[in-house]
Amino acid sequence: MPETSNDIKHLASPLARQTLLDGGLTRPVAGVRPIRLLPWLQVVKIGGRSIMDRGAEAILPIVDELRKLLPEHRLLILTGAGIRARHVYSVGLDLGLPVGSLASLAAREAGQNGHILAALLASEGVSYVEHPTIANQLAIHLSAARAVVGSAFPPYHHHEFPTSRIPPHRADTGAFLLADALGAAGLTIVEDVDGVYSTDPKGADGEQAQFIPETDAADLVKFESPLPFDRALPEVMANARHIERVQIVNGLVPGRLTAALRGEHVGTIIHTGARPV
Ligand code: GWN
Ligand code: ATP
Repeated sequence: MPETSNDIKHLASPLARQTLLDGGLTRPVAGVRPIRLLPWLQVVKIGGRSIMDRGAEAILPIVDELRKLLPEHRLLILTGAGIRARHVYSVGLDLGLPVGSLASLAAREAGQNGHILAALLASEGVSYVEHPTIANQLAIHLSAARAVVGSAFPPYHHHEFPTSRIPPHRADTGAFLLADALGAAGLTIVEDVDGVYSTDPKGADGEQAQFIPETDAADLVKFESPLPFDRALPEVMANARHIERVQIVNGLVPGRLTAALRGEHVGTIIHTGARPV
């Protein structure tokens, strides 16, 4: 409410004279759950290395499945970076480039994969939309088309955390951050394995790998074996506001993505830190 004293207008604001560093003081204002911006949206992350790098053999069946899903769901399809990003990391690391430079370079490969996927879905009215469009004009684009494609890589650029030489926030984390920020109905991550195993099923100890149908982000943070997604993903999931679970599915098996979007348990379900209202 505006208050007037000495002809100067004051706007009462609960955080105006507050330090933002004391959680106890900010919680009454900042602790409320954000609204769901796009509650009907399904976000699908398509693996760069696991799907896109395999070419037509893996991409065309997924494109066919996505096309058939359009009447049923409104989709934000996000692509990962794949093998070309691995190459640019090795060249960049050899040259001593900082992690933020590597993040921008690798992100471009995720974008390229998105352009490829969007071209294959263009006949359905699907286009590639830029990061700023996803940030500000996603709703209007999804009013014009049942789905859009974008880059799953988050635009950290030179703001990337210098905790490792490889950018820690890559396509899986980017897809999750976006899905949670939009308050989407769900996130499905499409890989070339059935889900999460006790160890890499294609690694040296692959024969001992046991399938984990359901797990928790907190357990994955402590997981010592490699994971089929960014290590930062389970850490970010701990603080999720909307997305309560994410399913990892095998995109090389026709029908798995469709089943997952229909709410069936066909891969590994990861429970995040978000709790039902
Ligand atoms: O270029 O394929 O968006 O959507 O992280 O930044 O490195 O950029 O630095 O709107 O802003 O290469 O040019 O590129 O993939 O990211 O885009 O075609 O400023 O539409 O210009 O946040 O697409 O690109 O690589 O996503 O992931 O012009 Mo690309 Mo990516 Mo396009 Mo985007 Mo980055 Mo923009 Mo951006 Mo840069
Ligand atoms: P991007 O989109 O970033 O290019 P991606 O998501 O397509 O990457 P990878 O990062 O290569 O693909 O992750 C998938 C791979 O992870 C699988 O092919 C599998 O071999 C490997 N992997 C490692 N650890 C595990 C695990 N614990 N369970 C299942 N797969 C694992």
